[in-house]
Amino acid sequence: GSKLGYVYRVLKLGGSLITNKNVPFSFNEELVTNVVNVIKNFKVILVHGGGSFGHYEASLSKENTQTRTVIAMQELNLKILKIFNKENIPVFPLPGRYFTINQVLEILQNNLIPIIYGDILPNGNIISGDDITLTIAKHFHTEALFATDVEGIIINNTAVSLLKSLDDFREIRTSQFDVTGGIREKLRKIFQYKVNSLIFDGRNPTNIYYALSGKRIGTFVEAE
Ligand code: IP8
Repeated sequence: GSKLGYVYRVLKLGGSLITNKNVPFSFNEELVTNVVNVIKNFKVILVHGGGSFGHYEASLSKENTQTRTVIAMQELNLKILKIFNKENIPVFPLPGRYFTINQVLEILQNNLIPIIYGDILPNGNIISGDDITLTIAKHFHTEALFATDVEGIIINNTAVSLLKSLDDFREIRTSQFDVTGGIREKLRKIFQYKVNSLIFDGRNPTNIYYALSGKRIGTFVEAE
């Protein structure tokens, strides 16, 4: 809930969902278009990760990492903004380096959907979209919805429907290298922030609809 009079859902589109993680700068335009058409029926605060844009640039140890990473993330964000605009849905970008709850509220008060994204700071530190998502969910007293490219948290080759602690942590499979630590780090943060979260497969847009509708699909992480 919020003072704005609406119940907002906080949804993060994982970078490995909206890009092809194996191919630098590859954007899943069709998937994002389908997701946007689901999102438009809800009051959503949207966050997205870096995928093969931001993570690719940040993981290379060349010069000008900050500049290249900012460019990559702004390019990815721009592609997403353009899809919303094409569908006539008013949005407003918020780079992670400028993220505050007040900025999010200002965007919402103007009837725009905030599109916030993982970012890099002048000192080279990475701001993960996961932290942003959990901070917003905590503020709005709502669940953090993480749309990923996996079914959920995989333990012993099965997606578990409920996770209540980090006890099985060693068993958790991480699918890819990621400068912000992938699924393990995501889980550690969920328990640190104590925000109930849903980690689910966003490759099927119907799952995005289910998650936004409050249905428990994928893995529900009970962290409160
Ligand atoms: O994919 C990281 O955001 P994340 C963004 O949400 C960069 O962890 C710049 C790699």
